[in-house]
Amino acid sequence: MTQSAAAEPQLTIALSKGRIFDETRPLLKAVGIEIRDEDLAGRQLRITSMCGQYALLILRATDVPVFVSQGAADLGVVGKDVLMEQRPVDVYEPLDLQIACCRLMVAEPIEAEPKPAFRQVKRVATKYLKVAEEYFATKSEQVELVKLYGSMELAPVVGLADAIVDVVDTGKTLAANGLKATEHIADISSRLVVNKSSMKRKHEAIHRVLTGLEAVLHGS
Ligand code: PRT
Ligand code: MG
Repeated sequence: MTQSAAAEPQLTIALSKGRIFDETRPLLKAVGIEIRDEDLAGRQLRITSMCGQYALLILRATDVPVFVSQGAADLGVVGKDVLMEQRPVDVYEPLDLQIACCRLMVAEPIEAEPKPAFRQVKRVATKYLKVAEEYFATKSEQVELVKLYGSMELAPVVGLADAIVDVVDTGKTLAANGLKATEHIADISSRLVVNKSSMKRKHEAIHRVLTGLEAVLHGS
C-alpha cells in the first residue's frame, strides 16, 4: 500500500509530555500502540503510531480534558487532580492507570511567620481553585485563595500566601522551600478518559484498547 493510500488512524489519543507520557508509553506499547523515537524528537504535535491506527496528540496536561470532552480526541490520559479541578462533561473515566502517582496536599512553612496584622484570613496559593474551595468549605475554614499557574512553593517564601494546595510526590520541593505537608486532600493517579460519543461510535476499537490496558495493569 502506498503512503497516500494508508487508512486514517481509527482513534485519537490525547497525552501530555513529561511524566504522564513517560509512564503511559510502555503501557501503550504493551497494547500495540508504539511511537517512533524520531517522531518524538521532532516538533510535530500530532504523531501517528507505528501501526498507523492511532494518532497521538501531545498537549499540556491541563488541556487533555478539553480535547477529549470536545471530541477532538477519543481517548486521553490525565491526572485525577486535573479531573477533580476541571470536572469535564461528556467524558467517561473508565480506568485508573496507576501511574504518575502523587498526593494533593495542603503545605505550610515549617517555621510559620506570624500572619501580618492586616491579614485576617489565611491566604492559600494554588492552581486548584475549585478543589481548594470545596476542601476548606467542607472543613468550615475560611480562606482567601490566590490563583497561580506554577511554582506554588514560592508563594509562602515571599509572603504572597500562608499556605499552598499542590500535588506532592517525594516532598523534596516542599522541603527545599521550607515547607511541610500539613493536610492530605486526595491520592492522585492518572486516568484514562474517553469521549462519551466516541465510546458509542467507535466502541469496538476503544473496547480493544481498554481491555488490553486492563490486562496489562492486572498482569493477565
Ligand atoms: O508542568 P506543566 O506546567 O507543563 O504542566 P503540569 O504540571 O500540569 O504537567 P506535569 O507533567 O508536571 O504533571 C502532570 C501530572 O502528573 C499532574 O497533573 C499530576 O497528576 C501528576 N504528578 C505526579 C505530578 C507530580 N507527580 C509532581 N510531583 N505533577 C506535578 N508534580 C510537581 C509538583 O507540582 C511540585 O512542583 O512536582 C513538584 C513536587 O515534586 P516532589 O517530588 O518534589 O514532591
Ligand atoms: Mg508540572
